[in-house]
Amino acid sequence: MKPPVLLYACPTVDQEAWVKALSAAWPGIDIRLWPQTGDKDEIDYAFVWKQPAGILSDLPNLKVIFSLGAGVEHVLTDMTLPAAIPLVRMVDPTLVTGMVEFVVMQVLHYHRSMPAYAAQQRTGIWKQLPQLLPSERRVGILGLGELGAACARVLAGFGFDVAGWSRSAKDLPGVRGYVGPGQLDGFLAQTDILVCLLPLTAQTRGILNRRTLSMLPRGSYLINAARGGHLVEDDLIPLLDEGHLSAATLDVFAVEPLPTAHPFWTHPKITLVPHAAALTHPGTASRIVAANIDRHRRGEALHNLVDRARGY
Ligand code: NDP
Ligand code: OXD
Repeated sequence: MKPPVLLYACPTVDQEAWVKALSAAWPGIDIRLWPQTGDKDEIDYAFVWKQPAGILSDLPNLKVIFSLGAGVEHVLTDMTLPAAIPLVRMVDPTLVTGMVEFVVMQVLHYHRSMPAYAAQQRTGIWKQLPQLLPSERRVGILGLGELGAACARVLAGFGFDVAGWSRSAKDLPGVRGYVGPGQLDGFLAQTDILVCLLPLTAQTRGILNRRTLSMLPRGSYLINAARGGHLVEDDLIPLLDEGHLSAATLDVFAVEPLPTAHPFWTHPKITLVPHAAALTHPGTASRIVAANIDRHRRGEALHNLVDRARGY
C-alpha cells in the first residue's frame, strides 16, 4: 500500500515541528503543506487548525479530517466542509495533563488568596489572610468531558468541594453532577470558582454572560480555558468592577490574538494567557493521528470522532 498523503493546513501554527513529528510517527508519509497541495486527487487525509474556508471542499479523495485541537468549532465554521467526511478531534493524555496543570494552578492561586497577597506586597502590607480548607471551597466545572472530568478528579483529590455540569449524567467519585439547562442555575449558585471547559457550540456560545455570572455567589472567580465565544466579553468587566466577581483567568478570547487595545490586557483583576492552557504536543499528538490513519487504512473504526450534529 502506498504511504498516506496528508494535507497540513494549520496556517497559524509553526509547521516545522509538526512536519518533523508527523514524519517520525509515520515514516514515509507524504505531507503537503497548504497551499502547496500538489495533485488534489492524491490527498487522503487533512490535518487542520483554523484552515481557510473552502480548502477541503475540492479534494475528491479526502477520507478523514483530523483537528489539531480538541475543540472543532474552528473546523465546523467552514460551511463548505464535505458533510460525509469523518471529522476526528484531538484526544491526547498529554493535552489532558496540560489542562489539569493549568486549571489546578489557577484554582489554587485563587483558593490561597494569591491576588490579595500580591496586592499587599505592592503596598508593603504584612498580613495573614484567612485560609479556607479545600472542602470549604466549591469548584464548579462546566463540561465533564476528557478535560473537565480529569480536572474534577484531581481537584476532588485535593479535597475541594467539586461539582460539574454536562449534557448527560456522569458518575464521577467525589463530584456532584448537574445536568442540562434546567440545572445550570442551581449549579452556578453553589460555585465559588467556576471553570469553563465546554466545547463551543450553538448551545454554549455566550453561556458566560451577565445573567449566568450573576448567579455565582458574590466574590467568586472565573477561569475560562475553553473558548472565547463562551464569554460575552462586554459583560465581564462591569461584574469585576462591581466586585461581584473577585477575579478572572482568561486563556481564550473572541478574537485571537487579543487586540492590543482590548481592556482585558490591563484590567487588574484579569489574568490573561495567550491560548496556552494546554498546547497540543506535536510528538504525542502525531503518534495519535498516525495510529488513527493506520486504523482507517485497516478498515477499523476511527477513534475520537466528532458528532457533527452535536458540534463536538
Ligand atoms: P469533550 O467533548 O470531551 O467534553 C465536552 C463536555 O462538555 C462534555 O462533558 C459534554 O457533555 C459537555 N457539554 C457539551 N455541550 C453541552 C451543553 N450544551 N450543555 C452541557 N454540557 C455540555 O471535550 P474536551 O473536554 O476534550 O474539551 C473541551 C473544550 O476545551 C474543547 O472543545 C476546547 O474548546 C477546549 N480546549 C481548550 C484548550 C486550551 O488550551 N485553552 C485546549 C484544549 C481544549 P456530555 O459529556 O454529556 O456530552
Ligand atoms: C484545542 C485547543 O482545542 O488547543 O485543543 O484549544
